[in-house]
Amino acid sequence: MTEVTAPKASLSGSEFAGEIRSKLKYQLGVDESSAKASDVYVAVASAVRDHLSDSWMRTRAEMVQGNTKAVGYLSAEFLIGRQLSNALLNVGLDEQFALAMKELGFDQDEVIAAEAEPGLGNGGLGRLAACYVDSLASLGVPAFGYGIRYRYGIFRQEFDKAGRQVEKPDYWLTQEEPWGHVDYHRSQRVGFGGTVQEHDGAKVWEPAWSVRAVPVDYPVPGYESGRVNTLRLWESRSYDEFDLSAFNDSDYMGAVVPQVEAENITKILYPEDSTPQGKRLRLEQQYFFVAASIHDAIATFYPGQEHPDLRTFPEKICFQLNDTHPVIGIPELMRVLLDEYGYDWDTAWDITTRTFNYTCHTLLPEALEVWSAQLIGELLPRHLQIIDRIDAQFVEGLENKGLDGERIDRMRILTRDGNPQVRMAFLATVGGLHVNGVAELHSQLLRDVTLKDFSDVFPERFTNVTNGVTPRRFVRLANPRLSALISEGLGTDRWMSDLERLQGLAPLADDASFVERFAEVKRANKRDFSVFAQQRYGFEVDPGTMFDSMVKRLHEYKRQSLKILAVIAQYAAIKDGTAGDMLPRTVFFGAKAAPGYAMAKLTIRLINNVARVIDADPDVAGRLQVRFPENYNIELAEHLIPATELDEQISQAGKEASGTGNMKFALNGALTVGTLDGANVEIRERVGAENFFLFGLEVEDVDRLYAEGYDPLSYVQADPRLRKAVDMVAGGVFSEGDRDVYASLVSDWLTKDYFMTMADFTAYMDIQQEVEDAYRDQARWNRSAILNVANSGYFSSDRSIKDYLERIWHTSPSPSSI
Ligand code: 26Q
Repeated sequence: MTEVTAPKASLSGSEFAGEIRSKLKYQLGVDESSAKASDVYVAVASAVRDHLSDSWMRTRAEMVQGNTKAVGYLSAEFLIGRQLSNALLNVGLDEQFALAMKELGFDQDEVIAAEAEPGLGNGGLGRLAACYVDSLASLGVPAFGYGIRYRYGIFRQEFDKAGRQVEKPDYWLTQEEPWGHVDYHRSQRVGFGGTVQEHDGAKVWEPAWSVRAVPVDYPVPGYESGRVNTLRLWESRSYDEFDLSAFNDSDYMGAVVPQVEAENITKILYPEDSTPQGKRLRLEQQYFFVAASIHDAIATFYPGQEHPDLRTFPEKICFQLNDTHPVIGIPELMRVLLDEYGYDWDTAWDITTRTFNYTCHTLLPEALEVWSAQLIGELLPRHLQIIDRIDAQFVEGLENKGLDGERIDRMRILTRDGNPQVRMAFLATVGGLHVNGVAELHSQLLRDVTLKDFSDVFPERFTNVTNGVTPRRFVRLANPRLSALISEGLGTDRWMSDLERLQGLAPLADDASFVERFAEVKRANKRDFSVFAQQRYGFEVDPGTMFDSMVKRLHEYKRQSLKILAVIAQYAAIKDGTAGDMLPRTVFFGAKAAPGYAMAKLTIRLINNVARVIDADPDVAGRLQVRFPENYNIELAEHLIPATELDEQISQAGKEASGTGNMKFALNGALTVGTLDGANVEIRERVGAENFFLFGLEVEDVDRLYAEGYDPLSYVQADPRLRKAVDMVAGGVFSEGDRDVYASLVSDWLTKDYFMTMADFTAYMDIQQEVEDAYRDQARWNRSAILNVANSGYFSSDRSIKDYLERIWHTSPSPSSI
């Protein structure tokens, strides 16, 4: 018997069908009989939005009138994915939708698929922000997500005939977009450039130009919480719609230049997810959305007040800085308090430092953002002055603590050499209350290595919040079969808002009939994926093989090379007859490379060509396939993860801050093959070492090898399988005999191999043998898979948000009024 939980919307399927009908007729002006899936999608989404309206308005009013401190999640990226099915589920209209589609004679899946996916993020960090706003709303925490409404999201990836990545613009706004609500009344002016003047001792920034920030509000409905929070994404517009004098001089094109320039700010998402380039437009984006958001928060919490008492600001809202991208908000809030509201420095500093907290998402030194002081000075002259003073005050404090000069120089926010730089991670650490990493190991390494000097001086600031993912989207919606089985096994569907309840499945791992049903769910998901892959990409996938997936951004530290070299070694073994009765597998890759990242792009080309060569080789038939669907995105993740049996998390130890794909796979009953890196460590601890395939060097081994002088060639020479695989790549087996194509990749492997792929190869091959043995014992495998599901409840983003509330934000859900 399934327990009944919160009330679902009290609407029948027919009533909902009626609403959709009238949307089609009066809003879209299309006849029901000729409506396309995309029309029906817009009609359904609009009807759902109407249902959200009351709660949305009430949630906003409660946020301003209530006494609960709100959270402002500042993030340059929100990779939200399609909205419709999530909104239907969260407001309890999913069943009505199914009935209404039946009544109206439309295919539900087609309607859901008609929505364009907003790709407003690069990967993990952006998707995490989307999971967090979902959990904040589901838990009833008053919160805003603040970000940018890019006109072009992450590029659409295609592969050319040679297997190379080709980037196509992602214009996701070609059709009506029913979710975003433009609120012109909340527009903000954001200035750039110019000079700082002194009037009666007060500093006044006179920007040279300014743009209008217009908010586009997206509803974030909580799961059965009755709350609808707001994701406020800013769009840049021009104030000078049209330059009349230029127009009168018949310079028609010239007349729109200011408009074009202003609109450029939010035109495109930067597709790099590491090694920031220090580009002017990127800094403009960062300042643009942060300045608009801070002013918006003041306007929201002190409505209509000309002289608000902003000493209470930290009790109204706290801002979470999602990596360093919004850190310019610290000097911006200082500027607002000092120059716009006339507070003295110490008061302003006290308010500011109690308002911000910083989450770091990396360990790679090259990924830490640094801006040239010259650029900041040109674009934001007043902010540079403020940063300079923050740095001076900070250094004075360190001197007073008796720290030596060398250490102080290492810690400076603003370097004092010939080409001064602003280190944003340091500014964030100094200008806020808390700093957190995103998994236990990562937070420890932040304290011990990346931000060690700061952790020595301010140990109380450092904490950890392990990442999490929303079970609504990544279990309930992506994997309805497993969800139904879980609900049946537990006798409740309350696990969707209390994921630790999955623990209750653990005893069922020893129940033969439950195990068989679990296995059937996976088989059915694999069959579904094969159909989807055929329709979408036109390729064959044999659902009788083991599904082995590695999906994530392409980066050397993540080591897609390790996986493809192992595939090549297997292929070679098949060819020379030493493969024995190897387990038939399909290896899936999904990965985008930053457009300027040559090594990553070459790896993509190699994977595609390995897939092509293997496919064309009759000797391999039925034993090994490589499939690389293009344009890995949220939609593909939602299809592939539920069908996957083995998940690859094989980054070099100490490089992946957390990973969140690893959590999604474990929750969907895949086993992980992985290194002791990021959240893998915690996943393994929870699911049990015997249900996780661990291999490879650990952080200490990596450090030791670097210190000893790492020599990749010695590993290549030591393992004939590796030597053979590298030889095949170098010899042109995957480039039609052309030895030049992969020369730079091969040369890197043999001479540098910074992420120690060669050193981990043998261990990786060995663990894959263990994987095969385990898989052959399907009863054992499925038991392990069930235990992965049962013990991964900790990785819900609801738990992460509760940790943030307790350790960092020091606030709580607001009392419910419904
Ligand atoms: C910065 C400046 C200029 C241009 C681009 C950027 C930029 C954009 C995106 C830098 C980094 C990112 C994204 C980083 C990211 O996704 N990091 C991942 O965050 C996840 C969530 O915490 C972790 O699970 C991953 O381990 C981490 O790699």
